[in-house]
Amino acid sequence: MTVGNTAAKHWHPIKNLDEVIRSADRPAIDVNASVVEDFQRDGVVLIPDIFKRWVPDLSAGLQRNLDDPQSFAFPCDSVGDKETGRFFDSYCNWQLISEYCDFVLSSPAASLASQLMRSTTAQLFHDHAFVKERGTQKATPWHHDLPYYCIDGFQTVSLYIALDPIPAQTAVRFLKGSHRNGHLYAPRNFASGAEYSHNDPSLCSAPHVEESASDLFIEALQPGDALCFDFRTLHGTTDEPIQERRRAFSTRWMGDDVRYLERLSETSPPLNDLGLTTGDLMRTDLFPILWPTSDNGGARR
Ligand SMILES: O=C(O)CCC(=O)C(=O)O
Repeated sequence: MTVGNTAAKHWHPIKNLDEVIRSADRPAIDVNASVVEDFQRDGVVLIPDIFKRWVPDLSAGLQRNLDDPQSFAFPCDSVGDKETGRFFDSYCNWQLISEYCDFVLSSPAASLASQLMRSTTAQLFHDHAFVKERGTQKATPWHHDLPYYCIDGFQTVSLYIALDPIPAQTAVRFLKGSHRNGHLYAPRNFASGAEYSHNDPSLCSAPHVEESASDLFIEALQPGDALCFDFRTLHGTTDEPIQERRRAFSTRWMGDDVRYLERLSETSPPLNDLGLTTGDLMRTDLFPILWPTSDNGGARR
């Protein structure tokens, strides 16, 4: 198996994106103020059950991605031939996989994201699916997501939806409050654990967070539960073997204060040809604003 990112299908936008977006409305949901408070304080929150009805469809979409990785955008395997199991991920596929498209256009994800970020808008950055097969011992290295991305800002959230029951021992864990510690950590390769090579003085090395750390957020997940976390919150896993297949589907959202940032290092997704300069708003033809939805004001900014 080839380890690493084997981008096959070039990522491209739907031609009639505006029309597609206007064809669906996203429901508003009311997120409890204490949940928003917890998210803002800890940089992570678990919302049980919220996307349960989407689990069968998202699972079907992900299966096509797994069956034929090269037909989709940015498939990546992080477990080599000499290791056990499989750790697969693939991203930027919502325009290629109809079930993902339905989810971003018709689920309450956009409404949830805007409330957690305390942002008037929720702009979709991309989707990201993860699969660890039974027997996988590969740890997800401790990292946070913002420095992988060609953006900067504080109003961000990933909505990571469990598609299988995930016991606490093998679930992604988080260092509470780390989104506000002021550090930016160099991205790390999931296969080797090595840092991306870079000459960016603003990046330092991510710490390995000990199991005994007192401020860890560790929760078992059921299908349809959403782990919601800030792009700056440190997270990772142990190398505890995966007992049953563990799949998750994530969408990454940007709020009002997010802007394009030309990074000094490689980015993931490798979106190097957006035609933007640092400080620009992210292009809405590639990264649609899905909140507000068209029945309550439509995309604006
Ligand atoms: O599922 C995993 O182990 C990794 C998830 C992750 O790193 C992310 O969603 O940013």
